[in-house]
Amino acid sequence: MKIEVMKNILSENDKIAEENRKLFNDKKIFVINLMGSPGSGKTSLLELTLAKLKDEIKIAVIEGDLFTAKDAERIENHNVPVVQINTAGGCHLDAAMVKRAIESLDLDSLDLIIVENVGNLVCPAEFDVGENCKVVVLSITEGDDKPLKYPLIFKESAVTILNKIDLLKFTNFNLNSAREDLTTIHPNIKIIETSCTNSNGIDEWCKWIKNSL
Ligand SMILES: Nc1nc2c(ncn2[C@@H]2O[C@H](COP(=O)(O)OP(=O)(O)OP(=O)(O)O)[C@@H](O)[C@H]2O)c(=O)[nH]1
Ligand SMILES: [Mg+2]
Repeated sequence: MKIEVMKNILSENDKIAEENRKLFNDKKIFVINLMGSPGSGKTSLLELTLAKLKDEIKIAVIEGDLFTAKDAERIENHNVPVVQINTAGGCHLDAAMVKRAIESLDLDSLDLIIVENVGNLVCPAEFDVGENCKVVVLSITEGDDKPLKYPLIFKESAVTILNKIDLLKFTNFNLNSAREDLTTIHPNIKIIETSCTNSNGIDEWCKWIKNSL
């Protein structure tokens, strides 16, 4: 019985996600669903991305959080359109929430929308919001066992950002085994090592975005 309910929720979500995707396609907007654990560095990565690309590419951001507009306020400082979605305790964004959020964006003026999902390594991977691709941020402080323990999000993502590389020497994170596990889960996954404190890897990430548009 429980399985049936979940199935229905997902198929209703998929229908709205397809509508969103069609609209994004019609408007020629590339959409990234940015996921990862709380504190992995999603908003920090977004801030550096905006600083580097916003003069070249017309970007808007949708911020997903349980409560508060703290992340949206950080994004607003970069003078790009931003919409905050508060899920009031919900652990992921769904397609209907994104559909409502885009009503307040001028879609004709955009090339790229980045959706920062709720901090969570599980649920966001199960809900298509109509994006072109998913990207997951894994902070190396979370441990190198996370890809094998939470495989779906890495399987679904075109890119894994291995963030906080500046902290590598203070952790027991094994880069080789994490890369090996990621490639086992998703053979074509692109892995980019970044540090949002010293901007290492940000050029590579921005280049990947530009090549994807
Ligand atoms: N040392 C270091 N700290 C980082 C890096 N990236 C982010 N941080 C710090 O990590 C903390 C969390 O960063 P956020 O960007 O807010 O993380 P988030 O994934 O957006 O968090 P939620 O939205 O709450 O899920 C902040 O204190 C950042 O300054 C990094 O590359 N290196
Ligand atoms: Mg954030």
